[in-house]
Amino acid sequence: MPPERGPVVSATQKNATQNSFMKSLFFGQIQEELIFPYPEVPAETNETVRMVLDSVDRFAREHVKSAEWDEKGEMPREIVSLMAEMGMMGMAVPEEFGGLGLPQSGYARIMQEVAGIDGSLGVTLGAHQSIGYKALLLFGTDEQKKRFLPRLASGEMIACYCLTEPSSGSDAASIKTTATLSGDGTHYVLNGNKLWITNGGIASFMTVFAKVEVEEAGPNGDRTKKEKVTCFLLELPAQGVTAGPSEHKLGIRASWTNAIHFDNVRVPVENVVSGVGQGFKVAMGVLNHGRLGLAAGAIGGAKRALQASIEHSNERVQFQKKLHEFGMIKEKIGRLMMNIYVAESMTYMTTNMVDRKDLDYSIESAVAKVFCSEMLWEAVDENLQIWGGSGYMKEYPYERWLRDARINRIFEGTNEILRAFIALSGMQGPGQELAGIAAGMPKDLAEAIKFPLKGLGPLGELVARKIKRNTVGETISKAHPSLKKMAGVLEEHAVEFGTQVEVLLRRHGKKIHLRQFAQKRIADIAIDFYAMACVLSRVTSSIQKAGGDVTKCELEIAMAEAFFQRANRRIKGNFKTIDRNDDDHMKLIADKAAAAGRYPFDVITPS
Ligand code: MYA
Repeated sequence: MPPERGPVVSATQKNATQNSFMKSLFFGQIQEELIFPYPEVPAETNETVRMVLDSVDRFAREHVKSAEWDEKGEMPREIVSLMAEMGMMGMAVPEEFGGLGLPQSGYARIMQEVAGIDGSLGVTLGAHQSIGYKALLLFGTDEQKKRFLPRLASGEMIACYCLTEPSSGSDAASIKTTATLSGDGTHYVLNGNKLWITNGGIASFMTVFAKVEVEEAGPNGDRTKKEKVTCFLLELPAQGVTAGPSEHKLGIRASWTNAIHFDNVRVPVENVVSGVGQGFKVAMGVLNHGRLGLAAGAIGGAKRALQASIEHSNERVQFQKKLHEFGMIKEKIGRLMMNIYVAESMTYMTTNMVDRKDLDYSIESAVAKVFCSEMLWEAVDENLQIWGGSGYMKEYPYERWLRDARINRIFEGTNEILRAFIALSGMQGPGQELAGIAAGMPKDLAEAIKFPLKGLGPLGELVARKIKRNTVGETISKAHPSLKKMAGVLEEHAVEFGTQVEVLLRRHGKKIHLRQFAQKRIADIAIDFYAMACVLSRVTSSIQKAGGDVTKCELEIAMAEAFFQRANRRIKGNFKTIDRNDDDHMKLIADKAAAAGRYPFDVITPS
């Protein structure tokens, strides 16, 4: 049966999710006013960014020696000082604190350029301001900002973000570093180890996450002790802080990556950010923001790879033809260009959501990080392929670009953990709605179906029907009429998505947390959906700017149509495999491999 027209969302739920485009989508709803019209970079920002980009390009020509730095595994420390002199250490810091005062869209555009020049440079700059002092910028008090921001913006201080530990990577809440309040209550004492801290070796300002023991009222009024993640600002030098040597890495080899050890390090109580126990939310808030710098950086890297591919395929002759005349090369160049356009559309849509300051962009920024890092990987891989044997040689930069790009799928949240986050965070709202409906039922009935709702039995159906009755009809009205078909695809998918989310929640209840095969499908649909929605909005704006003359937008329309076709096929495939899939086989195979501890077959018989 085709999906019912109109989103599965009640009026109350619409209120609860109206500040997030993606959270609404999990109810089957499209809040088009949040993505139309496609945002423009304000003229003032445009002007500042242009000026910075000019000096970045000059700086790159004069000072950046990527091959040499990569070989040595380090860049000269003066490079950071030079970037500081150019005013690049405080791009998003308000002017009153000595920064450029750029909005997130301007910051991202510059990060795009820098990372496109050199991955290590991008990461060094990004670790300083995308995450290093972001907790201070987003959640710090005025007093804290006055104390630190001017020195951070000028580059007098270099920042790093200390969250990861030897036994705590994706599971960020499980950190073991402790902070204990001193007897006189004036400072905390930090003890513990942090791992793989970008800029750790050159930092003079650390944002450190540690656990503080706090007393809380228990359910029976009794006092219980709990360890709560807390965020601290630490100024160096400080006694008891040691940084290990810079790690040898596959890529971004010229950036600093160090272990940090805290041995009875004193941090004044006034350096706690957002209050004791608020650290996990601070850490997540910083990463939500920071992930857009990474997404933009990935666009820069991919544009450079595409450029190299175009140049080579325009020059290299095989079988008496230029490479670009071959269909298989055309498909690669076409796909890379289309994917960069999509990545750009979603990243700058999301930076605008950040700049608006009234929206929840947590899912959108995770989507952009996943999409852009995978898009970059595909771009550097295909570029190396187009360069063939030369691509594999150290004499050329392309193998380095591949090595540099790989980390983006791992740091700032692995793409696996972010897919889980996208799916589970998105499903939280519909899950609460289902639970709420159950709560409003007669007691005996509610008792019987206490959330998690199990199975697809009659009670689950009853809940589903109740939600359906509350639906409000809605379609995309703001897309350009010539793109009606694409808008229709989104409308249909939105309804189907809301329905499938509900089905999964009814089927698994809270156990959806354990269903990673399902989470991946849901996340992949969400990623493709957001990508399509952003592209639809951007192409609509381009057509409108061209006075409705679609012929002037031929290229953008072609990229949009091609992406819609591909994403549509993927989404349909993901919907289909929610019910009919090979998950059980995959689980069995993986479980057997885990039990055997090895690949258990061989074509030769054992002696
Ligand atoms: S930095 C370290 C990277 N590490 C991570 O990203 C850690 C990944 N882990 C997580 O994100 C979390 O632990 C997950 C939470 C998601 C797994 N926004 O019970 P929970 C809320 C807002 O689900 P967990 C690095 O790599 C949630 O709603 N809120 O928690 C440096 C709940 O709230 P409530 C969020 O099971 C690299 C509560 O928290 C978010 O532990 C250097 C608890 O949630 C969120 N996102 O799982 C990079 N998540 O209780 C350099 C959770 O109210 C820069 N919550 O319901 C590079 C610059 C670019 C250069 C580019 C070059 C090309």
